[in-house]
Amino acid sequence: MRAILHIDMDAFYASIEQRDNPELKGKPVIIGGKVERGVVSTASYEARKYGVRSAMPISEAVRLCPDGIYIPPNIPKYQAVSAQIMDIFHRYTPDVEAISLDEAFIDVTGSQKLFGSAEQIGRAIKQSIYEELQLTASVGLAYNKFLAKLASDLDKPDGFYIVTPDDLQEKIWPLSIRRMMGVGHKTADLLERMNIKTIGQLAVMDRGLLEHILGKAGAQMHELANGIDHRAVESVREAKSFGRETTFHEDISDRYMLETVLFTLADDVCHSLRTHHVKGRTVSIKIRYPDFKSITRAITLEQYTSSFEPVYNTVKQLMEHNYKDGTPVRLIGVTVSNLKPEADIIEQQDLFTDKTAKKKVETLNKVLDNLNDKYGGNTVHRARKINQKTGTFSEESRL
Ligand code: TTP
Ligand code: MG
Repeated sequence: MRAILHIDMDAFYASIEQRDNPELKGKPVIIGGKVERGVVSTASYEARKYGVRSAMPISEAVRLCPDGIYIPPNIPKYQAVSAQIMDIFHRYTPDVEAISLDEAFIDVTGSQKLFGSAEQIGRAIKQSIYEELQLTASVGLAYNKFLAKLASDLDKPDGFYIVTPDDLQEKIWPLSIRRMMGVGHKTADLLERMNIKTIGQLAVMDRGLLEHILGKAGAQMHELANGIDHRAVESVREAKSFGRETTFHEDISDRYMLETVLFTLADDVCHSLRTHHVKGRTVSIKIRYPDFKSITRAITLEQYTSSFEPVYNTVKQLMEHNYKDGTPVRLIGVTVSNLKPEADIIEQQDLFTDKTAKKKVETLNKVLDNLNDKYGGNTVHRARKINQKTGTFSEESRL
């Protein structure tokens, strides 16, 4: 039987802000605004008592909780904390599948010989997060992903919840079908009209009938409700690519503006590659035009990299060959694929590469990542990004 942990941080963005500013401790803190254009990203548990929830308009949150403390999100800071959490998970196994910044599945089946039972590992992870990062996480432990995810939510915040095959019926079957992964409002409404409100009611329903009504998804839901889920934890080792894209509010038809956006996207992608200790060989750009037609163009490099400079140079090259000046663009993106873990890459003995220069770039990238992780994203940026803030774009600095 497999042992899978699902770990989800409690009120993630809000808890980080409370940790970093003691005045916010115990108070209703609402993170949202600017970046998300007027919706709540998350709220501290104190604010949730007033009914404030993620994705709610800020105006509604203010109405419910006028004395709340409203803070705009600082995403680079949360990304840095996320990397620290993922590092803690990786102490026990490489089988970590990050679902979002604050959430991951960890397959600890094979780690038990070395580190103790799955429960002990789960508790040790919680403790490390608390001691090293002064944050709380909720942990679910079960024999598959579906149940582990449900479990982590059942004892929040600061929770630890175990589901074994023997207590599936007692613990999971009374829950609403709305808590099931992949059951949207429409499906839930439909099922409730048929008087199927709990996971248990779904589990004992005739599978053929469910399949008839909801198709293949119905059959899958029936399996999940019966505690059957064979999906593997897919670690970054199996990740195919890292990409970032941006959709513009208004189409952009200026090459320099587009390249400036690509500059930031490439920087983010490289940062992710390094955080996950992988390198890639294929760099691609995606351009979507106002009529929603998209093109993707790629170049495969000689060597694996996670450094900004070769990735961005390739992006620029792709733009030169595939973008006609003045053409309006609706969306633009950068992806690095063809990945390999850093540890598996044997440095090629190439007499023609300048090893010292390469080392310098790698060292610089590491220093930038460390500083940004430590002081939160905006500390050090290359010249082009700094000037982007003031609205004037300058040439990028040489590395
Ligand atoms: P969640 O794990 O869904 O929420 P949470 O960690 O704030 O609270 P809890 O898990 O204790 O219920 O999401 C993690 C972070 O993702 C959250 O802190 C903010 C961000 N987020 C948004 O920006 N918008 C959203 O709609 C949601 C749900 C989350
Ligand atoms: Mg969370």
